[in-house]
Amino acid sequence: MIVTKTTRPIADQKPGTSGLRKTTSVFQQPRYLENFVQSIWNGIGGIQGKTLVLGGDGRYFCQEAAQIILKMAAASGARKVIVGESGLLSTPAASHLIRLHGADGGIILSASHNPGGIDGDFGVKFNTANGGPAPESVTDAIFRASETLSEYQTLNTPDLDLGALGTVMLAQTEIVVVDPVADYAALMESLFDFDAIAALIAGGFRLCFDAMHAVTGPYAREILVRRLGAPETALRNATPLPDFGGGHPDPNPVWAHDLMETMMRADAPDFGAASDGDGDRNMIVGRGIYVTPSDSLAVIAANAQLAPGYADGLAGVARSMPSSAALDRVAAARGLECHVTPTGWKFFGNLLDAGRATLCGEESAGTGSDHIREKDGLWAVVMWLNILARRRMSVADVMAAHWREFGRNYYSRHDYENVATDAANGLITDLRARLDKLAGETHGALTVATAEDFSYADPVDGSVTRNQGLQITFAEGARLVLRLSGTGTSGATLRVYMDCFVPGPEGLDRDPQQALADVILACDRLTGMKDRLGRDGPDVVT
Ligand code: VG1
Ligand code: CO
Repeated sequence: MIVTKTTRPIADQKPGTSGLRKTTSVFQQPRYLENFVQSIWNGIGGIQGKTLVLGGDGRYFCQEAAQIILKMAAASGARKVIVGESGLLSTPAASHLIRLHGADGGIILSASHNPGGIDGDFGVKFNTANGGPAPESVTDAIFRASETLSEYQTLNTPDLDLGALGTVMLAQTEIVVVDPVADYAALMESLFDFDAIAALIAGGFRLCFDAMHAVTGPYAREILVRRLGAPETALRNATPLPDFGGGHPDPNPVWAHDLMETMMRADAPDFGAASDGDGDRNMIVGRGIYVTPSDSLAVIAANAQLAPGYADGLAGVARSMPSSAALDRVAAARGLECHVTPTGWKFFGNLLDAGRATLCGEESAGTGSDHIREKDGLWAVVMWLNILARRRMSVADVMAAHWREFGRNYYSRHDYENVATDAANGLITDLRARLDKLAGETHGALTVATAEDFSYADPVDGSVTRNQGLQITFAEGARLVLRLSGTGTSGATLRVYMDCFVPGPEGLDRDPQQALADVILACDRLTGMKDRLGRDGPDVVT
């Protein structure tokens, strides 16, 4: 039954910020997925006798891909594969299952916040035994394996029925189809004060959760509706669709505009939230107020002890470099270790494993803790509900109080999408070459204080990762960061991150784009961005 197929290396199978992401049509090419999956097996020293977790966000091609991977896992002698019913697992649920079952790793089928469908994107991510995204040492080994691949193994058998819970044998491999939601919901219940949240909701607190037609619908129904008592009408777009309803499942004010519109009305619910394609991102919005992800992370750090799972306090905190320093201010005030890592959740893994960080977050709407090794959208939502249930304040009041206590980091990210790769690379290369000489230069109203190409030395394993973004600070207390995205599938995406600090008590209530006007101008003066990219302005502002 085991068949060995001859193949040739495919040149572009280098994982990016979060796994291998390509257009769906690329993944559908003959041997494309098979090559990458066999490269995973080869890159990690084989899967003979190992246990894996498998699931995805339900996007187009997930079902077919799951069947291909199950046959390849069985052909290569895996002991067991735990797979979500119908092939569904959110990224956080997959991370939890790897840890719960002591599995050797897992494969997540998702391109996360990228649109899905036959004209959209697909992706494959490998997670290791700690439940987290493979570190660069592992993704490099997988890529090297892909460069010399000559054959792969599969089974010549019909597809399995993944719609029924239970165990079936595929050759010598146990395939265990599990409920994708149950274990994850139990984990949430173990961390948060469900009684307090249920009482808040029973008292008339109204919430609205937008699953954006992606994977979190069933999870939100179990947790928010069944366990916490919210009405079914609190859920929007809660049935996962293979093309996410034609939408862009990225929870930010631009792509979750329907939710934003609801929340900005006078009769808005008390709390709104959304999650992305694979359920690891979150958006938090109160009546009349959007909470920037970097601020959300800082608020959670300052209030986490209100949740039973964090009542003993935090060991430390961590943020990605482009995230604002709002977290650092809470850490300084509370005497917590605060780590600054490159973009991508894989860089938090060692800190979480070593007990050096309890909470982590990224400006791109990823927040999470040591309960798993991925960022976790619904975790952040339930954490916020727990905080609101205990503090009995509106989201707007929580934010105002937070800024009064810690000051405010105004923050924005401007994305220039699908720009010519040469132009984007040229802009970064030229600016990088000038970094040593930038200090002291004045651009508009701001004077450069420091300029660096961010490198990270992991304090746990000593590994060094270079070229992780150009970071420029200004004497006036502002900061500018530029880096190229590692998750796109066409052209280049240039991300420009800006923040400035206002200590208060004056000036805490400004519009972020206005508060950052000097940084926006300095960025263009420094880089000549508009001319070089041929763009008048960014495609997406968050
Ligand atoms: C983006 C975000 C990054 C995040 C990554 C994966 O990467 O900036 O913070 O970890 O997506 O998120 P990039 O390289 O495009 O900037 V997810 O929810 O798409 O897995
Ligand atoms: Co995601």
